Amino acid sequence: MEPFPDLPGFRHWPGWLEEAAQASLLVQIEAALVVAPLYRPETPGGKPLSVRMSNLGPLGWVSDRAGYRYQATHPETGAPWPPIPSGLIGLWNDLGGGPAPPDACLVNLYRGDARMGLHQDRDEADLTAPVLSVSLGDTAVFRIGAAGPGPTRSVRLASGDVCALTGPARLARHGIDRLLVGSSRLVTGGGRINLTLRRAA
Ligand code: MD3
Ligand code: FE
Repeated sequence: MEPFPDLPGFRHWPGWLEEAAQASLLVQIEAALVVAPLYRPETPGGKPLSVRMSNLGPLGWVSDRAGYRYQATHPETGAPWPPIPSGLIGLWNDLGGGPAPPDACLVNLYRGDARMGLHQDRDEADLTAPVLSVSLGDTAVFRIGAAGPGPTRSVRLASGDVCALTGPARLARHGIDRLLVGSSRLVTGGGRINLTLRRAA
């Protein structure tokens, strides 16, 4: 755990998952993505995101012309999202996710020059519950700053890293500036998968 005195509530565990654990988690995620294919959400303004997304669990985060929301079904197939692997629930319990289990796991795939602009995550009903992030594959240059105006800092998120956003960091502004393409060989076809475990409802 690295301390970030300027960002209370942000915790980072570099290399928390060893390579074998990363690989077995990825096998489970890739199987789930056969059931719930990655797709390209659109912003409410109608622009496709550069990140491809899917979800696991009772609820999934979606974006389209109607806005941002959580819903129980895949927007393209209409099927329920597949379950969250038990190992991820264990990670939530071990790393301070809280008493209620996560009910949503957003899967983000970054390839090439995919990025995610600075934003806050505030579509969840209970903003006191933490968010837990697991990174797999290529290293990302992650940007984070406290909620509201002020400086941001850059943190590299590598394969196997886990971070938790709790307390004041739950409403931090954050985004992905870019990938270090080719820094990992884990993900089939290259790139980076980020998993975020959340309490949506
Ligand atoms: C800080 N994902 O899915 S993970 C997202 O790497 C998202 O795909 C990025 O931002 C990614 O919303 C960053 C780290 C992260 C996740 C959730 C957070 C940081 C956060 C929620 C609140 C504050
Ligand atoms: Fe986010």
